[in-house]
Order: sequence, then structure tokens, then C-alpha cells
Amino acid sequence: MSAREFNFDGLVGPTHNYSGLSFGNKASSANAGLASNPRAAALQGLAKMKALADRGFAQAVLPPLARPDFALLARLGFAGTEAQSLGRAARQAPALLSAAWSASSMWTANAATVSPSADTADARVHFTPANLVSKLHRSAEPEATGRVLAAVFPEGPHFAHHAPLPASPQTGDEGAANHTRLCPRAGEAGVEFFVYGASGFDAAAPAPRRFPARQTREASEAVARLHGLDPRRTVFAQQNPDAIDAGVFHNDVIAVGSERVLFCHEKAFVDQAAVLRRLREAFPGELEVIEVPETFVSLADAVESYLFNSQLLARPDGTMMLVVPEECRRNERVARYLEGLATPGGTIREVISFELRESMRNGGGPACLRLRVEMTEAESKAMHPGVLLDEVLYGKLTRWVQAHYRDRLASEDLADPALVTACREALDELSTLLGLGNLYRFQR
Ligand code: SUG
Repeated sequence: MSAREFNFDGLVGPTHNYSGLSFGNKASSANAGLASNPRAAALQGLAKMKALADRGFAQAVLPPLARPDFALLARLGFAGTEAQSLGRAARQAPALLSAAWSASSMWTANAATVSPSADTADARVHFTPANLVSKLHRSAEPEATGRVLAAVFPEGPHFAHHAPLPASPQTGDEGAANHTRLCPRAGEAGVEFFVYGASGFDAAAPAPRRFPARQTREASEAVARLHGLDPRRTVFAQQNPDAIDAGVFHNDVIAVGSERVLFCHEKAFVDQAAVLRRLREAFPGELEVIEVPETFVSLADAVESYLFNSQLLARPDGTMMLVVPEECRRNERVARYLEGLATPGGTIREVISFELRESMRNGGGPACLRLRVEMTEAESKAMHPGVLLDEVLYGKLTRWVQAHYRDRLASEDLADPALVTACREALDELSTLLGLGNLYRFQR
């Protein structure tokens, strides 16, 4: 059956800020305390969406979650009026306050794991929101994310929604950032490739020493079971612990795959040759692997440039395009590698870059900002159409950002009740603009 990949980009929320909340994510730590520019961040994300939509790719948008998360603050002992809760948290535990304000839902690659109907036992598209237990600010996302996904993809004959996995470190799940789907062509059955950082139970298994592994093997296996995947076409592999220790906190910082192509660093996986052999055996057809050697691009360069956090997109004529962040042009070795990559007869024919500096400073590149959902025509007709990005929606969202977003946000702003009001007004208008009704709790 024919199908199409849709990219659902997270719209950057009005509270985008740099709070250094993600130990193990080097950009997040390095930029902690910097003033952010939420307006520029949102416009940069929208410009990428628009450019890809203009090139004929199916592009949609997912709304940000409402922040600050007062329920999180209350659970942490900051009760009282909203102003009191903000004030107390600012004085007593600024890191917890930042967590409640984080706009991290923008990185929709972590929203959920999605399996297309061509791979699942009941021929429905399956969604499991990631529990994101590894970081407090991210662990506050899954429930609301599940509501957004259910509003966009109504449960029924086409879409199936699961609850996030139990919120324990042994079942830590980071969603599509640690999951790659490969297939001969959109719509055909493929291989689902799950990459975990450590085992939740096996203390003797290899594990990173410096930075945490966020995804466990047990979580990946649970998602595969829930989605009804065929074990013969499901491959599990462990991420190289040295890569995690070099700052590769998600697999999508070291590998990206699309259709019949896997683009990865040579140090992405434990026992990489065996992993690639298993993938080739499971793949229904000829899998092409572009493996980048350390001598061309070191792990450090991969983390600095986010070369592999690119979007590998199959163009309508079947050739591939790579969407990279501008940082790849700024890194001399990566820029040189990319010059040789796109050739007229080659697999990747074109490389285009985008300025996503605001998101990149928190460790979020082009691939982090999008959740891929492959849908047949019938499935795409069953989804909520209001989030599909066309010229008109792009214009509306751009004007909405310009009207509501600040161009500077610093840590002292997070105690300001006026920012709460401004965010609610913005999101209230957004839910109408996207036709999503009363999506947010504060609207009820
Ligand atoms: O979870 N950064 C995010 C970046 C997520 C990137 N996503 C993928 N690779 N798919 C994270 O570490 C930083 C927030 C702060 O420090 O304020 C943050 O959450």
C-alpha cells in the first residue's frame, strides 16, 4: 500500500530558555544561564518547516505543552497561589522552577515512538509517548503529550495509543530519538531498529561511565511488544557507551535512517559490524549503509556539528536529501565531508542547511525537532487536518509568534507572573488557530 512520511515538527513554545537541565547533553550544560530568544527560536523552526513544505514534503506541526507546569511545582511542595508558588520556587529551588518552565516539548523526536501500520500486527499506526524519566523537566511531558497525540490522531480503526511505559529508570524511554524505521519504500513493511543505552537490569552489561544512558533495552523491547511488531523484522542494538560519554545522549545524535538508507558514525553501536549484519538480514531488500569513519569525522565533531541529527528525506523522485544544521558548515572537517557526500549519481543528492541556533544551544537539531509518522492516504485523512502546514498556516503561525513571543528570556523572568498570563493568552489563541479546541488544562 502506498504511504507518505509526514514530519511533525514541535512548535517552539514561548518559554524556550537555557537552564542547563540535561546533564550529558553538552550544549545544554555549556549554555546554561544564557538569555534565550524564544521568538527567534520559534521563527527558526517555522522557517525549516516552511522550506520543507515548499519542497513538497508532508509537513505538520505539533503545539507546545503549556508551561509553567504548576502541577509539577505543587507536587514538589510549592503550593499557594501561582505567584507564591513561582516566588518560593525561585528562592528555594531555581532548578526545579526552570524544569517547570522548560519548553522541551519542542523536541518532538522524544514525544513518542511511532510504528506505521505496515509493521504492526493490527495494521494500525501505534503511538507510545516516551516516559522521559531520565530528566525531571522531560518527565513532566508524557501525559500531556499523549493528549496532544490523541487529539491529532484519533484512536480508532487507524490509530492506536498506548500509555507511556512505567516511570522507572529501568524502563527509561526516549521515544523516536532511539528508534529508526527502515523500509524499501514508504508503505512497505520494514525493519524497526531500536537502540538502547544500557540494560535496566544486567549490571554486567557495558554502560557509559561519565554520562547517563537514557534508554534501556527493556523499554525498547516493551514498546516493540506493545506495537505488535514482527520479531523477525525488529532489531535491538546497544549504543556505544563511549559515544554516550562523548555527548551522544540520544541515538539520533549519531545515526539517522530513512527508507533503505542508514547514515551513521562508525562508532555508533556496540559490535557495529554484527548490528549492521543483523539489520541487513532482517531488511526486506537491499539496505544501504553510509558509515562515516572516525578519521573523517570524530565523535567530538559529530557532537559539536550535529551532522547525524540531520533529516534524511526521500524526495518524490526517490533520491535522498540531507537537512543539516548550520553548525555543520561551521565545522571545517564536517563541511569538507559534506562537500564530498552529495554527488549527482550518489544516494544523497543534496545537502541543505538551516539556522537553528536557538534550539541547537539546548542540544536540539533538525531531527530532534520532528516526529515522523508514515501514513497511508486513508490514515492521513483520518488525522486532524488543522496541523498540516501550508502557506496559510505558516503565515498565521508567524504572525502569532511575532505578536506573543518575547525576544529575550533570562532566568529572573521565570518568577514573573506576567509571563504566565502572556503564555496562556498565546496558547489559548494557538489552540483555536490549529482547530484543537480546549487542548490545555488551563482552558477548562
Ligand atoms: O532532552 N535538551 C533536550 C534536547 C533533546 C534533543 N532531542 C533529540 N536528540 N532527539 C534534552 O536533553 C535542555 C533544556 C535546558 O537545559 O534548559 C534539553 O532539555
